[in-house]
Amino acid sequence: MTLPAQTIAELARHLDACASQARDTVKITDAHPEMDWDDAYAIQDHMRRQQLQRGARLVGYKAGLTSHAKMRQMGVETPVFGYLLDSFVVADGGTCETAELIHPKVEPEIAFVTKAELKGPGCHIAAVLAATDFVIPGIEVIDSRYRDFKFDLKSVIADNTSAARFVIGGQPMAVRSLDLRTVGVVLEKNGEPMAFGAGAAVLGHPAAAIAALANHLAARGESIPAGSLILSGGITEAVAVQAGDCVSLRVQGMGATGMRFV
Ligand code: OOG
Ligand code: MG
Repeated sequence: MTLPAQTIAELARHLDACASQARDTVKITDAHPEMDWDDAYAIQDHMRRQQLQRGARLVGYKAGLTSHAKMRQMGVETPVFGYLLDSFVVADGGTCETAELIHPKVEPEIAFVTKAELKGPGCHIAAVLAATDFVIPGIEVIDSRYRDFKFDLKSVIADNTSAARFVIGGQPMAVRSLDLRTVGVVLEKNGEPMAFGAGAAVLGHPAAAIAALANHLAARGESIPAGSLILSGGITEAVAVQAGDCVSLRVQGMGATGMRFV
């Protein structure tokens, strides 16, 4: 850690305010180039504590930048992890208020719901599959608080990895009946296919992203509780959306989910 506790708290409040007022900011490493990884997660943790104190409920976690398509799009090379609150949930087929967001983009993901605690270190794909209750299609709406989505890894970690909204829906499936590596996904905007991929785009197997999350949390004395919802990361590059757009995600053998931007 290089930043004083007071700076961590100020940056957390700043990013939280940008999110709730739908206003962008320059990346925080511009003013704090000495910031390290622990500082970045400390800012994210501080923001999470503040939001939980205000009455938000933690519903789960997310992994991000877990596919080459996403890493290429954002110019970075390591996965990042964030948290999901109840206020991020959009009902399946429901609406997302664009005015509450800065410059939303959507990503096709596989969501995992756990039935047992997952604890690192040493968490691996098999442990994740054993602890998974079901998987279900999910669309994440990311909305970086940084101007023009321009950031570095430390800045995006502090900003809860651009988390903003998500929708899940379709057919919940037991993992034993699927090969998540070869499951195909099609993301459509206004009825037009925009991006396609297969589960293996995410670290070879989407469950690997959940294992990486458990190992990341373990290093901070945390685990993934039973009943958590986890977004395993965008399978393709993210697609920009605006008010009036309808997006849907079809996942092979798992049905579809979608939302409308108003
Ligand atoms: C960071 C969040 C990336 C994913 O699924 O890769 C992410 C960003 O691209 O703004 O959620
Ligand atoms: Mg994502």
